[in-house]
Amino acid sequence: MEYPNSTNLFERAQKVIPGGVNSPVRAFNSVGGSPLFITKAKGCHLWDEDGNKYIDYIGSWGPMLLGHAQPDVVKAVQETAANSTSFGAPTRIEVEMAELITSSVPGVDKIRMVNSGTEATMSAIRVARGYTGKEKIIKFKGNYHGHGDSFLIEAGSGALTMGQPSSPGVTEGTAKDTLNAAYNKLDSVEKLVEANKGNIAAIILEPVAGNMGCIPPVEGFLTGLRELCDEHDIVLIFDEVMTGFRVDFKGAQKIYDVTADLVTYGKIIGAGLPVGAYGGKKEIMDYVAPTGPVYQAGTLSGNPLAMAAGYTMLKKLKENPEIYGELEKKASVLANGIAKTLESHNIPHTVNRVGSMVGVFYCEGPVETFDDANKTDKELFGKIFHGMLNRGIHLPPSPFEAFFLSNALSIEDITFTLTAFQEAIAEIVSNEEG
Ligand code: HOZ
Repeated sequence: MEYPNSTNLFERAQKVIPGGVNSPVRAFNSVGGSPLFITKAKGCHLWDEDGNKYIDYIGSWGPMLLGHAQPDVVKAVQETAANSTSFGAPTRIEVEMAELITSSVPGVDKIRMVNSGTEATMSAIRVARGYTGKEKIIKFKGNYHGHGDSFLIEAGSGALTMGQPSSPGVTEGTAKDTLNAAYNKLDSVEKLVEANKGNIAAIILEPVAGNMGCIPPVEGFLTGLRELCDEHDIVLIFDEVMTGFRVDFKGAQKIYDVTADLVTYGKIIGAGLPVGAYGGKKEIMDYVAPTGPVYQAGTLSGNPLAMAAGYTMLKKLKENPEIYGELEKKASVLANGIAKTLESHNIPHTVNRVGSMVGVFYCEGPVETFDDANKTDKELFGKIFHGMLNRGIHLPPSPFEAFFLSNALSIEDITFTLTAFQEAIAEIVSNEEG
Protein backbone atom coordinates (compact mmCIF):
# COMPACT_ATOMS: atom_id res chain seq x y z
CA MET A 1 0.00 0.00 0.00
CA GLU A 2 1.11 3.57 -0.67
CA TYR A 3 0.57 6.41 1.80
CA PRO A 4 1.77 9.64 0.08
CA ASN A 5 -1.07 11.85 1.35
CA SER A 6 -0.70 10.62 4.94
CA THR A 7 3.07 11.10 4.72
CA ASN A 8 2.63 14.69 3.46
CA LEU A 9 0.14 15.48 6.19
CA PHE A 10 2.51 14.07 8.82
CA GLU A 11 5.29 16.33 7.54
CA ARG A 12 2.99 19.35 7.76
CA ALA A 13 1.69 18.24 11.17
CA GLN A 14 5.17 17.95 12.68
CA LYS A 15 5.76 21.65 12.02
CA VAL A 16 2.72 22.75 13.99
CA ILE A 17 1.79 19.95 16.44
CA PRO A 18 4.29 18.38 18.89
CA GLY A 19 5.45 15.20 17.16
CA GLY A 20 2.75 15.74 14.54
CA VAL A 21 0.04 14.11 16.68
CA ASN A 22 -2.37 14.98 19.46
CA SER A 23 -1.65 11.81 21.41
CA PRO A 24 1.79 10.15 21.42
CA VAL A 25 0.97 6.52 20.53
CA ARG A 26 -0.40 7.71 17.17
CA ALA A 27 3.06 8.91 16.05
CA PHE A 28 4.16 5.34 15.23
CA ASN A 29 7.26 5.80 17.43
CA SER A 30 7.28 2.11 18.34
CA VAL A 31 6.90 0.81 14.81
CA GLY A 32 8.54 3.44 12.61
CA GLY A 33 7.11 5.00 9.47
CA SER A 34 4.47 7.61 9.03
CA PRO A 35 1.08 7.39 10.75
CA LEU A 36 -2.09 7.05 8.71
CA PHE A 37 -4.37 10.06 8.56
CA ILE A 38 -7.95 8.82 8.64
CA THR A 39 -10.83 10.30 6.66
CA LYS A 40 -13.79 8.11 7.58
CA ALA A 41 -14.91 4.83 9.09
CA LYS A 42 -18.00 2.68 8.90
CA GLY A 43 -18.64 -0.56 10.77
CA CYS A 44 -15.30 -2.32 11.20
CA HIS A 45 -13.63 -0.54 8.27
CA LEU A 46 -11.73 2.68 8.02
CA TRP A 47 -10.20 4.65 5.15
CA ASP A 48 -7.10 6.83 5.06
CA GLU A 49 -6.25 10.01 3.14
CA ASP A 50 -4.91 7.88 0.27
CA GLY A 51 -8.17 5.98 -0.10
CA ASN A 52 -6.75 2.76 1.39
CA LYS A 53 -9.28 0.63 3.26
CA TYR A 54 -8.50 -1.24 6.50
CA ILE A 55 -10.15 -3.58 8.96
CA ASP A 56 -9.92 -1.71 12.26
CA TYR A 57 -8.80 -3.38 15.49
CA ILE A 58 -8.33 -0.14 17.44
CA GLY A 59 -11.95 1.02 17.42
CA SER A 60 -10.95 4.43 18.83
CA TRP A 61 -9.25 2.48 21.67
CA GLY A 62 -12.41 0.82 22.84
CA PRO A 63 -15.67 2.70 22.30
CA MET A 64 -16.67 1.30 18.91
CA LEU A 65 -18.26 -1.83 20.34
CA LEU A 66 -20.99 -1.64 17.69
CA GLY A 67 -18.68 -0.41 14.94
CA HIS A 68 -18.02 3.05 13.56
CA ALA A 69 -20.81 5.41 12.55
CA GLN A 70 -23.49 3.16 14.02
CA PRO A 71 -26.72 4.58 12.51
CA ASP A 72 -28.66 5.08 15.78
CA VAL A 73 -25.68 6.79 17.41
CA VAL A 74 -25.21 9.08 14.40
CA LYS A 75 -28.92 9.92 14.38
CA ALA A 76 -28.92 10.73 18.10
CA VAL A 77 -25.95 13.08 17.68
CA GLN A 78 -27.49 14.81 14.65
CA GLU A 79 -30.86 15.33 16.33
CA THR A 80 -29.25 16.59 19.52
CA ALA A 81 -26.89 18.95 17.68
CA ALA A 82 -29.88 20.57 15.96
CA ASN A 83 -30.93 21.79 19.42
CA SER A 84 -27.45 23.22 20.23
CA THR A 85 -24.18 21.60 21.20
CA SER A 86 -23.80 22.81 24.78
CA PHE A 87 -25.83 24.65 27.43
CA GLY A 88 -23.73 24.64 30.59
CA ALA A 89 -27.00 23.77 32.36
CA PRO A 90 -28.63 20.46 33.40
CA THR A 91 -30.43 18.31 30.86
CA ARG A 92 -32.80 15.32 30.96
CA ILE A 93 -30.35 13.05 29.15
CA GLU A 94 -27.78 13.44 31.99
CA VAL A 95 -30.34 12.10 34.45
CA GLU A 96 -31.27 9.24 32.12
CA MET A 97 -27.61 8.38 31.58
CA ALA A 98 -26.90 8.37 35.33
CA GLU A 99 -30.01 6.24 35.95
CA LEU A 100 -28.98 3.76 33.26
CA ILE A 101 -25.49 3.33 34.73
CA THR A 102 -26.43 3.29 38.42
CA SER A 103 -29.23 0.79 37.81
CA SER A 104 -26.87 -1.55 35.94
CA VAL A 105 -23.42 -1.46 37.51
CA PRO A 106 -22.68 -3.03 40.91
CA GLY A 107 -21.66 -0.53 43.58
CA VAL A 108 -22.32 2.61 41.54
CA ASP A 109 -24.95 4.50 43.55
CA LYS A 110 -24.09 7.92 42.14
CA ILE A 111 -22.06 9.06 39.17
CA ARG A 112 -20.54 12.35 37.99
CA MET A 113 -19.89 13.02 34.30
CA VAL A 114 -16.62 14.63 33.22
CA ASN A 115 -14.91 14.97 29.83
CA SER A 116 -12.26 12.26 29.65
CA GLY A 117 -10.87 9.24 31.43
CA THR A 118 -7.98 11.39 32.64
CA GLU A 119 -10.40 13.77 34.35
CA ALA A 120 -12.31 10.86 35.83
CA THR A 121 -9.26 9.26 37.48
CA MET A 122 -7.86 12.60 38.69
CA SER A 123 -11.20 13.40 40.27
CA ALA A 124 -11.63 9.92 41.76
CA ILE A 125 -8.36 10.10 43.67
CA ARG A 126 -9.16 13.60 44.86
CA VAL A 127 -12.44 12.33 46.28
CA ALA A 128 -10.72 9.30 47.80
CA ARG A 129 -8.23 11.61 49.51
CA GLY A 130 -10.98 13.97 50.68
CA TYR A 131 -13.06 11.09 51.99
CA THR A 132 -10.26 9.26 53.83
CA GLY A 133 -8.19 12.29 54.86
CA LYS A 134 -5.12 10.36 53.65
CA GLU A 135 -2.68 11.36 50.91
CA LYS A 136 -0.85 8.46 49.30
CA ILE A 137 -2.16 6.27 46.51
CA ILE A 138 -1.00 2.91 45.21
CA LYS A 139 -1.06 2.24 41.48
CA PHE A 140 0.49 -0.49 39.36
CA LYS A 141 3.53 -0.42 37.11
CA GLY A 142 2.36 -0.48 33.48
CA ASN A 143 -1.23 0.50 34.29
CA TYR A 144 -2.34 3.74 32.69
CA HIS A 145 -4.90 6.12 34.13
CA GLY A 146 -4.53 9.05 31.77
CA HIS A 147 -2.03 11.85 32.02
CA GLY A 148 -2.81 13.31 35.46
CA ASP A 149 0.41 14.10 37.36
CA SER A 150 -0.17 11.46 40.04
CA PHE A 151 -0.38 8.70 37.44
CA LEU A 152 2.64 9.49 35.27
CA ILE A 153 4.99 7.44 37.39
CA GLU A 154 5.83 4.03 35.91
CA ALA A 155 2.79 4.52 33.64
CA GLY A 156 1.67 2.31 30.76
CA SER A 157 0.36 3.07 27.26
CA GLY A 158 1.95 6.08 25.49
CA ALA A 159 4.37 6.62 28.37
CA LEU A 160 5.85 3.21 27.53
CA THR A 161 6.06 3.88 23.80
CA MET A 162 8.12 6.96 24.69
CA GLY A 163 10.45 4.72 26.72
CA GLN A 164 9.68 7.18 29.51
CA PRO A 165 7.26 5.67 32.00
CA SER A 166 7.74 8.59 34.42
CA SER A 167 7.29 12.09 33.03
CA PRO A 168 9.41 15.17 33.72
CA GLY A 169 7.19 17.99 34.93
CA VAL A 170 5.69 15.90 37.72
CA THR A 171 6.90 17.45 40.97
CA GLU A 172 8.72 15.45 43.62
CA GLY A 173 5.92 16.34 46.00
CA THR A 174 3.37 14.63 43.76
CA ALA A 175 5.62 11.68 42.96
CA LYS A 176 6.22 10.89 46.62
CA ASP A 177 2.50 10.32 47.14
CA THR A 178 2.25 7.77 44.33
CA LEU A 179 3.49 4.30 45.20
CA ASN A 180 3.91 1.68 42.49
CA ALA A 181 3.21 -2.00 43.03
CA ALA A 182 3.63 -4.91 40.62
CA TYR A 183 0.40 -5.84 38.81
CA ASN A 184 -0.92 -9.25 39.83
CA LYS A 185 1.50 -9.45 42.77
CA LEU A 186 -0.60 -9.04 45.89
CA ASP A 187 2.44 -9.32 48.15
CA SER A 188 3.96 -6.19 46.54
CA VAL A 189 0.81 -4.27 47.55
CA GLU A 190 0.77 -5.71 51.06
CA LYS A 191 4.34 -4.55 51.59
CA LEU A 192 3.51 -0.99 50.50
CA VAL A 193 0.42 -0.88 52.70
CA GLU A 194 2.41 -2.16 55.67
CA ALA A 195 5.24 0.33 55.11
CA ASN A 196 2.76 3.22 54.78
CA LYS A 197 0.24 2.17 57.40
CA GLY A 198 -2.59 4.67 57.83
CA ASN A 199 -1.43 6.81 54.90
CA ILE A 200 -2.97 5.12 51.86
CA ALA A 201 -6.11 6.82 50.55
CA ALA A 202 -6.68 4.67 47.48
CA ILE A 203 -5.55 1.73 45.40
CA ILE A 204 -6.29 2.33 41.73
CA LEU A 205 -5.93 -0.23 38.97
CA GLU A 206 -7.19 -1.46 35.66
CA PRO A 207 -9.05 -4.62 36.70
CA VAL A 208 -7.98 -6.02 33.33
CA ALA A 209 -4.81 -4.20 32.27
CA GLY A 210 -5.22 -2.84 28.75
CA ASN A 211 -2.33 -0.42 28.54
CA MET A 212 0.53 -2.91 28.60
CA GLY A 213 -1.12 -5.18 26.09
CA CYS A 214 -4.02 -7.10 27.59
CA ILE A 215 -3.30 -8.70 30.96
CA PRO A 216 -6.09 -10.30 32.99
CA PRO A 217 -5.97 -10.35 36.79
CA VAL A 218 -4.67 -13.63 38.21
CA GLU A 219 -6.93 -15.67 40.46
CA GLY A 220 -7.30 -14.01 43.85
CA PHE A 221 -5.64 -10.70 42.91
CA LEU A 222 -8.78 -8.55 42.83
CA THR A 223 -10.39 -10.25 45.84
CA GLY A 224 -7.10 -9.87 47.71
CA LEU A 225 -7.06 -6.14 46.97
CA ARG A 226 -10.69 -5.84 48.08
CA GLU A 227 -9.87 -7.50 51.42
CA LEU A 228 -6.77 -5.35 51.91
CA CYS A 229 -8.77 -2.18 51.25
CA ASP A 230 -11.50 -3.23 53.67
CA GLU A 231 -8.97 -4.04 56.35
CA HIS A 232 -7.11 -0.73 56.04
CA ASP A 233 -9.93 1.69 55.12
CA ILE A 234 -8.53 2.25 51.66
CA VAL A 235 -10.75 3.27 48.73
CA LEU A 236 -10.54 0.66 45.97
CA ILE A 237 -10.82 2.30 42.54
CA PHE A 238 -11.35 0.27 39.40
CA ASP A 239 -10.37 2.17 36.28
CA GLU A 240 -12.85 0.70 33.80
CA VAL A 241 -12.14 3.21 31.03
CA MET A 242 -11.35 0.27 28.76
CA THR A 243 -13.27 -2.57 30.38
CA GLY A 244 -16.53 -0.90 31.46
CA PHE A 245 -19.41 -1.96 29.17
CA ARG A 246 -16.86 -3.84 27.02
CA VAL A 247 -15.86 -7.05 28.79
CA ASP A 248 -19.43 -7.22 30.11
CA PHE A 249 -22.20 -4.65 30.31
CA LYS A 250 -21.44 -4.48 34.05
CA GLY A 251 -17.71 -4.38 33.42
CA ALA A 252 -14.87 -6.28 35.03
CA GLN A 253 -16.58 -5.91 38.41
CA LYS A 254 -19.17 -8.38 37.18
CA ILE A 255 -16.91 -10.96 35.54
CA TYR A 256 -14.53 -11.15 38.51
CA ASP A 257 -17.28 -10.64 41.10
CA VAL A 258 -15.46 -7.90 42.99
CA THR A 259 -17.13 -4.57 43.72
CA ALA A 260 -14.93 -1.49 43.90
CA ASP A 261 -15.68 1.61 45.97
CA LEU A 262 -15.24 3.92 43.00
CA VAL A 263 -15.23 3.18 39.28
CA THR A 264 -13.95 5.40 36.48
CA TYR A 265 -15.11 5.44 32.87
CA GLY A 266 -14.03 7.20 29.70
CA LYS A 267 -14.49 7.16 25.96
CA ILE A 268 -16.77 4.11 25.86
CA ILE A 269 -19.65 5.80 27.65
CA GLY A 270 -19.62 8.55 25.01
CA ALA A 271 -19.59 6.04 22.13
CA GLY A 272 -16.38 7.79 21.08
CA LEU A 273 -17.32 11.36 21.95
CA PRO A 274 -15.21 13.01 24.66
CA VAL A 275 -16.59 11.79 28.00
CA GLY A 276 -15.47 10.39 31.30
CA ALA A 277 -17.23 9.65 34.56
CA TYR A 278 -16.55 8.52 38.08
CA GLY A 279 -19.05 6.92 40.36
CA GLY A 280 -19.43 4.66 43.34
CA LYS A 281 -20.72 4.35 46.85
CA LYS A 282 -23.16 7.07 47.88
CA GLU A 283 -21.24 7.94 51.05
CA ILE A 284 -18.06 8.60 49.04
CA MET A 285 -19.73 10.36 46.09
CA ASP A 286 -21.55 12.67 48.52
CA TYR A 287 -18.13 14.17 49.28
CA VAL A 288 -18.24 15.73 45.79
CA ALA A 289 -19.34 19.38 45.44
CA PRO A 290 -21.93 20.77 45.73
CA THR A 291 -23.10 18.11 48.22
CA GLY A 292 -19.67 17.79 49.77
CA PRO A 293 -16.40 19.70 50.03
CA VAL A 294 -14.32 18.05 47.27
CA TYR A 295 -14.39 20.43 44.33
CA GLN A 296 -14.73 19.33 40.73
CA ALA A 297 -16.57 21.08 37.89
CA GLY A 298 -16.74 21.56 34.11
CA THR A 299 -18.77 23.44 31.51
CA LEU A 300 -18.72 20.54 29.07
CA SER A 301 -19.45 17.90 31.72
CA GLY A 302 -22.56 15.97 30.70
CA ASN A 303 -22.36 17.56 27.25
CA PRO A 304 -25.61 16.82 25.35
CA LEU A 305 -23.93 15.39 22.24
CA ALA A 306 -21.73 13.07 24.25
CA MET A 307 -24.64 12.00 26.46
CA ALA A 308 -26.90 11.34 23.46
CA ALA A 309 -24.27 9.23 21.69
CA GLY A 310 -23.25 7.31 24.81
CA TYR A 311 -26.77 6.72 26.07
CA THR A 312 -27.88 5.41 22.67
CA MET A 313 -25.01 2.92 22.51
CA LEU A 314 -25.28 1.78 26.13
CA LYS A 315 -29.03 1.27 25.81
CA LYS A 316 -28.50 -0.85 22.70
CA LEU A 317 -25.91 -2.94 24.52
CA LYS A 318 -28.20 -3.39 27.51
CA GLU A 319 -31.17 -4.40 25.40
CA ASN A 320 -29.12 -6.82 23.28
CA PRO A 321 -26.94 -8.78 25.71
CA GLU A 322 -26.27 -11.42 23.04
CA ILE A 323 -23.78 -8.91 21.57
CA TYR A 324 -21.31 -9.87 24.30
CA GLY A 325 -21.50 -13.56 23.35
CA GLU A 326 -20.97 -12.68 19.69
CA LEU A 327 -17.98 -10.50 20.52
CA GLU A 328 -16.52 -13.22 22.72
CA LYS A 329 -16.80 -15.75 19.89
CA LYS A 330 -15.21 -13.47 17.30
CA ALA A 331 -12.36 -12.51 19.61
CA SER A 332 -11.67 -16.12 20.48
CA VAL A 333 -11.51 -17.11 16.79
CA LEU A 334 -9.04 -14.27 16.23
CA ALA A 335 -6.89 -15.03 19.29
CA ASN A 336 -6.77 -18.77 18.60
CA GLY A 337 -5.94 -18.21 14.93
CA ILE A 338 -3.07 -15.87 15.78
CA ALA A 339 -1.68 -18.35 18.34
CA LYS A 340 -1.94 -21.21 15.85
CA THR A 341 0.05 -19.36 13.18
CA LEU A 342 2.78 -18.38 15.64
CA GLU A 343 2.90 -21.93 16.97
CA SER A 344 3.32 -23.34 13.46
CA HIS A 345 6.41 -21.16 12.97
CA ASN A 346 7.80 -21.90 16.44
CA ILE A 347 7.65 -18.21 17.33
CA PRO A 348 7.51 -17.73 21.11
CA HIS A 349 4.20 -16.10 21.96
CA THR A 350 1.48 -15.52 24.52
CA VAL A 351 -2.01 -14.47 23.47
CA ASN A 352 -4.09 -13.02 26.31
CA ARG A 353 -7.77 -12.31 25.90
CA VAL A 354 -10.63 -11.07 28.05
CA GLY A 355 -13.91 -10.79 26.13
CA SER A 356 -13.23 -8.64 23.09
CA MET A 357 -9.84 -7.34 24.30
CA VAL A 358 -6.82 -9.22 22.96
CA GLY A 359 -3.11 -8.83 23.73
CA VAL A 360 -0.44 -10.56 21.62
CA PHE A 361 3.02 -10.84 23.17
CA TYR A 362 5.96 -12.23 21.22
CA CYS A 363 7.54 -14.02 24.17
CA GLU A 364 6.91 -17.11 26.30
CA GLY A 365 4.18 -16.75 28.90
CA PRO A 366 2.60 -16.37 31.22
CA VAL A 367 2.41 -12.59 30.81
CA GLU A 368 1.04 -11.33 34.13
CA THR A 369 3.09 -8.24 34.97
CA PHE A 370 4.68 -5.32 33.16
CA ASP A 371 8.10 -7.00 33.42
CA ASP A 372 6.62 -10.04 31.63
CA ALA A 373 4.99 -7.86 28.95
CA ASN A 374 8.24 -6.00 28.39
CA LYS A 375 9.90 -9.26 27.26
CA THR A 376 7.87 -9.13 24.03
CA ASP A 377 10.03 -9.04 20.88
CA LYS A 378 9.56 -5.41 19.86
CA GLU A 379 11.43 -5.71 16.59
CA LEU A 380 9.23 -8.58 15.49
CA PHE A 381 6.18 -6.64 16.64
CA GLY A 382 7.14 -3.74 14.33
CA LYS A 383 7.61 -6.07 11.36
CA ILE A 384 4.26 -7.75 11.95
CA PHE A 385 2.54 -4.40 12.40
CA HIS A 386 3.74 -3.17 9.00
CA GLY A 387 3.11 -6.54 7.34
CA MET A 388 -0.50 -6.33 8.52
CA LEU A 389 -0.94 -2.67 7.61
CA ASN A 390 0.23 -3.43 4.08
CA ARG A 391 -2.45 -6.10 3.91
CA GLY A 392 -5.20 -3.74 5.06
CA ILE A 393 -5.29 -4.53 8.79
CA HIS A 394 -5.20 -1.62 11.24
CA LEU A 395 -3.64 -2.83 14.52
CA PRO A 396 -2.54 -0.76 17.52
CA PRO A 397 0.89 0.74 16.66
CA SER A 398 2.47 -0.22 19.98
CA PRO A 399 3.38 -3.55 21.61
CA PHE A 400 1.78 -2.22 24.81
CA GLU A 401 -1.75 -1.65 23.55
CA ALA A 402 -4.62 -4.11 23.28
CA PHE A 403 -6.76 -4.92 20.23
CA PHE A 404 -10.40 -3.87 20.62
CA LEU A 405 -12.91 -5.78 18.49
CA SER A 406 -16.22 -4.43 17.33
CA ASN A 407 -19.32 -6.47 16.72
CA ALA A 408 -19.42 -5.03 13.20
CA LEU A 409 -16.63 -7.52 12.37
CA SER A 410 -17.92 -10.55 10.52
CA ILE A 411 -16.33 -13.99 10.71
CA GLU A 412 -15.23 -13.33 7.08
CA ASP A 413 -13.39 -10.18 8.24
CA ILE A 414 -11.64 -12.22 10.91
CA THR A 415 -10.77 -14.98 8.44
CA PHE A 416 -9.34 -12.30 6.13
CA THR A 417 -7.32 -10.93 9.07
CA LEU A 418 -5.97 -14.36 9.95
CA THR A 419 -4.94 -15.01 6.34
CA ALA A 420 -3.14 -11.66 6.33
CA PHE A 421 -1.43 -12.67 9.57
CA GLN A 422 -0.28 -16.01 8.10
CA GLU A 423 1.09 -14.21 5.04
CA ALA A 424 2.82 -11.50 7.07
CA ILE A 425 4.51 -14.06 9.33
CA ALA A 426 5.52 -16.26 6.37
CA GLU A 427 7.07 -13.22 4.68
CA ILE A 428 9.02 -12.22 7.81
CA VAL A 429 10.26 -15.78 8.34
CA SER A 430 11.32 -16.15 4.72
CA ASN A 431 13.13 -12.77 4.74
CA GLU A 432 15.01 -13.85 7.86
CA GLU A 433 15.96 -17.20 6.36
CA GLY A 434 16.93 -15.71 3.00
N1 HOZ B 1 -3.30 6.06 25.30
C1 HOZ B 1 -4.33 5.62 24.45
C2 HOZ B 1 -4.56 4.15 24.45
N2 HOZ B 1 -4.16 3.45 25.56
C3 HOZ B 1 -4.15 6.08 23.04
C4 HOZ B 1 -4.89 7.33 22.84
C5 HOZ B 1 -4.92 7.80 21.40
O1 HOZ B 1 -3.88 7.95 20.79
O2 HOZ B 1 -6.00 8.04 20.93
